[in-house]
Amino acid sequence: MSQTLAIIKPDAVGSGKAGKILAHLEGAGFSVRALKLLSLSAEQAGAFYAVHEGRPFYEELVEFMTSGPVIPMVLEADDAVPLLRETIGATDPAEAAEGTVRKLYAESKGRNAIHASDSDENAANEIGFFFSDHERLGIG
Ligand code: IDP
Ligand code: MG
Repeated sequence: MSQTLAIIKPDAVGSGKAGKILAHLEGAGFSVRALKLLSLSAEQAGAFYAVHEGRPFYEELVEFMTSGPVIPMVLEADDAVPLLRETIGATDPAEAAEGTVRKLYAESKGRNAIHASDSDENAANEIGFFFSDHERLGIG
């Protein structure tokens, strides 16, 4: 088993899709090992997406991620990182495969419903960004 980080983004939380997305993730085989609802400050969102600093969409991304509450969660499964990337689909919902979270629930390439870690190393860092060890169940 391994773990990854998902974030249900402000567009999906604000439009009442969080429950359906959580059910979709559980249906895809993930166990929820930690979860919280919170609002990100601009400083926090900027730090979380620091890898994208300088890209044309960076400021829009930070503004979007601070526009309402988000739901970060730790998800556990076999090969959790690639399984979650497959489950959520391509960044742009117009290019996402049928049946993926982004195809079903995302509005646009920017407002795309959900974040998922893209490597085991980034998953560990991103889990640590939101959760302390005692908040996280399961494998260490
Ligand atoms: P990912 O979320 O599929 O891993 P990344 O390339 O890591 O995609 O981009 C991070 C986030 O930045 C995306 O999920 C999306 O919200 C936003 N983003 C990426 N590219 C664009 C763009 O071209 N326009 C607007 N927003 C973008
Ligand atoms: Mg990414």
